[in-house]
This record gives sequence, C-alpha cells and structure tokens, in this order.
Amino acid sequence: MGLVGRTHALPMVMYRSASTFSTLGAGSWKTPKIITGYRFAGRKRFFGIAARGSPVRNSGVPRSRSSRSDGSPKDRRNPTLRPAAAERAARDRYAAVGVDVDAALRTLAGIRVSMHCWQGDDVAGFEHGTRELGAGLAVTGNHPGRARTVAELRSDLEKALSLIPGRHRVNLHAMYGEFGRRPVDRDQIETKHFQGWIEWAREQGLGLDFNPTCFSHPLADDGFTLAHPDPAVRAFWIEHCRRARTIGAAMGSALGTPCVTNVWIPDGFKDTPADRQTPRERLVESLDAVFREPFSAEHLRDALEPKLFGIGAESCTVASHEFCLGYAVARQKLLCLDAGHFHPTESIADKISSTLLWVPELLLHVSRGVRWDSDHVVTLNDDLLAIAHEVVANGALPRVHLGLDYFDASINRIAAWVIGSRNLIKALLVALLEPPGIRAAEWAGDRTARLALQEEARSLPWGVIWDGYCRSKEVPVGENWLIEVQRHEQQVLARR
Ligand code: RNT
Ligand code: ZN
Repeated sequence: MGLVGRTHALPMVMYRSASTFSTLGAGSWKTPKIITGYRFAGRKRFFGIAARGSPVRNSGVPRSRSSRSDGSPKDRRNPTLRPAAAERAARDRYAAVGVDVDAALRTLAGIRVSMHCWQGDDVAGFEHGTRELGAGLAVTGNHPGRARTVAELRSDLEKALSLIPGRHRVNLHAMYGEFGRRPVDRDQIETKHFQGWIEWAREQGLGLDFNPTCFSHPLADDGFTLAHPDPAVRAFWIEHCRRARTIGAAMGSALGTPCVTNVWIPDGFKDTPADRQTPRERLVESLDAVFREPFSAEHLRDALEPKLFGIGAESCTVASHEFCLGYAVARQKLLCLDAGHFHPTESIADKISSTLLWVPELLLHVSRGVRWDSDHVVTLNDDLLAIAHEVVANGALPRVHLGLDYFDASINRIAAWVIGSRNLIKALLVALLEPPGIRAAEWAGDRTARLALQEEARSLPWGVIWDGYCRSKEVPVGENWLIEVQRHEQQVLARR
C-alpha cells in the first residue's frame, strides 16, 4: 500500500533493532541496547527535526489517556513535518476522486474494536493453579513481561489502548475473573468475580465483551466439553456457559453497551471418527440449554464460533463452520467468523455478505492464519483489507462486531496489541476512503475501469489521513508509538 509521507529512516531503525535481537540468544535479551539504537537513529534522522530535542520528548506519545494533551502551545507531542500542508494535499487528492474524508473519519471514530485481553498473558488467565492451554491452542515465544495479575493486565491494556486512536472495547474470557483466595470452578463463576473489570471498564470508557472458557480445565482434557459423551461433563460446561451469559448480560447492562458473548467449543477428533453425527446432535442439545434463558439484546448478544481444525482435533471438529452457520441461522444467533479458522485459501471476507443475509449480526475474530496456526498478529495484508472493505462497502458496520483474536509471546505483547489494532483501524480507514468510482464502474459493466481504479486506489495518500487521525485522537503518529512501548518495556515489563 502507499505509505506516502513515510520516507524517513525506519528501515534502518528496524534493521538495527533486528540485528540487535539476532545477536542475542534467547534469555540474553536486553532492552536498553535497543532503546539506545532507536534513540540514536531518532536523533540523527528519525524526525528530520533533530534540533527540536530528544525524540522521546518529541515522540508524540501521550503520558496517559487522561493527560494526553494539555492543549498548550508547549505541547510538543505529535510533531510531523508540515502536517497541515500534507493533509490538505491528501484531502484534495481524495476530493478529486469523490471521497469525503471528513465523513470517513467521523465513521471511523465511531467504530469500537474489541481488543482481546488474552494477548497480554498468553491465554493463561487468573484461576488457581496453572494448566496446559490445550484445546489445540498454542502460544509460542517467551518475551519478558507477561502480565501475571489482573492489575498488570489492566495496566498493559491501558498502555496499549493509549496508543490506539479511538474508543474501544475489551474482550474477556471467563478465566480472567478475580476469584479471591479460594478456587472457583467454572460452573461457579458469578458476576461479582468480574465486578472489578466492569468498574475498570467504566472508568476507562470501554465496553466489554465476554467468552466462556471451554478449555484449560481437567474436564476438557479429553478433547470434549459441550459435546462430551458423559452427560455430567456436558452439564458442567452447560452451567459454565449459562453463567457466562449471565455475566455478559450484567456487563452489558452496567456499561450501557451490549456485551457480545462468544461460545467457542474446541471439541473434536484427532483421528477419523466412526460417528460424526451423535456428537453434533449432543452439541445442539447442549447449546439449546445454554441459550435457554432470554436476555435483552440491549445487554447481551450471543455468538457462536466455528473452526476447521485444531491441534489434536485434526480429523473432525464438532462445531464446524456448517454446524455453527446452521445453528446460528436456525436460532438467530450471531455467527463468529475467525479469519484463521478456514482453509488457507479461504477468506472470511467473502463470507460476510453471504452470512449476513441469514444471521442477525456477525462477530469477526480478526486474526491471521499461518500454516498450522490461526493466531498470528494481524498485519495490514490483502486479507485484512478485504475484510474491512466487505464490512464497509456493504454498509454492514452496524451489524458487524469487530474483535481481534491472536496471541504471540515472541514479541512485546503490548506491541502485538497495538500493531494488530492499528492495522485493523487502518484497514477500515482505507475501506472508508474507497473512491466511489470503483463501484460505479462495476455497476456500469466496465471491468477494465474497475480494475484500473482499484489498483490506483492502493496508492492514494491514506497514510497522511491516518497520521492526521492519530494526531486528532492524540495518540502517537506513525511508528512513534514504538518508542513508548520500548520505554515501558524497559521500565515496567523488564522488572516483572
Ligand atoms: C480458538 C478460537 C477462540 C480463542 C479464544 C481464546 O481457535 O479462535 O476464539 O482464540 O477464545
Ligand atoms: Zn477466535
């Protein structure tokens, strides 16, 4: 994509950082060197305005959400080279192709992305005792600074959110409750265990979304939960999911914004099953029991998430795409489409307009599949742009809940959140800035013009508009957020 206005020394900076990494073995990782290299690069040429002082001071980095801008002339954050002139030129360019930039930015500012809490601690949660993740999920890497407590996770989330433009949501799993001294099993969870999260979300101006946790538990160890052959095991998970919905509804009611509560069931077979039908029938029954209690749509939206396969469930996943789509259509639930849960050449972008004809709303788990893994950090690739395009171009924003879902412990976890979230918002911006001539060409039957305009649109100066958007939302412009993450890593994460 056209990264207009980004011609400074980032490649060199990244190269220096990368080489610093590569000369250090695992376990000898050292932040200060990287910070030094980065600062050096910054002072030399990072901003092209080195005389204005230390790049950290001029980094465009807010100290905290509450103290982002003092509005004074001394507020030197977010400096760029003649941003107003660059933005005017970019806006002119968009106006020439019929795009109303202000309208696009207004829409963008209203989109709330649901940031998944589990990137912050490698899907560990805060229950008593540590367990294998299981359920075909795997987190690789051991970057220092994993959040080990609720307080650490909240503070990491705050840090990440302070670097992402707009007001958003946080997506919790049931395993992230505050359970006190005594163990609370999954069939015993209550709203009170999430009261702290609700209060925190209210203070931060965030919405909350929720998920029952049907994995990392002794009763999930044999690979079956809601579809388990043993009725007692099924009953346990039904109770867990019911309680999760009650908690979700309480979150939605307390925060005044519906809580999307997503049920993902890992149940499946490593080897060829003799009977694929009976577990699926059991699952229908279990889900019907889970969803029996009605809640107001003002407070709760139920979603169901299918998956193609997981590690250890390679031959058959009970809650497959067809199963979940059928269930969601029949019971009018939200379908959750996770970008990493399909065949590698299959994109969820194409499923959005098809499924929205049949289900009330969608939840997207924006993720990135790479070979066996469905959960790499989201990058600004064609898949992501296609997803954003489909949501925006079809006018589906009011019916699509946008969540992120990945976990990477091989890089700074806060950076992982920031990269993925900013990328999703960037992709939405690109989609909102799409020149109307593309669609007009298609409707006129002019395939040549459609392709020509689509390709020209790739290099329109959306990067300048994005920078202006970040500035207007008082978050760092361009890669300036990375300096803040590095400083935080040195001062906070490295001491954990
Ligand atoms: C797993 C699903 C599910 C999980 C989270 C932790 O493949 O994508 O959404 O990632 O619930
Ligand atoms: Zn998912």
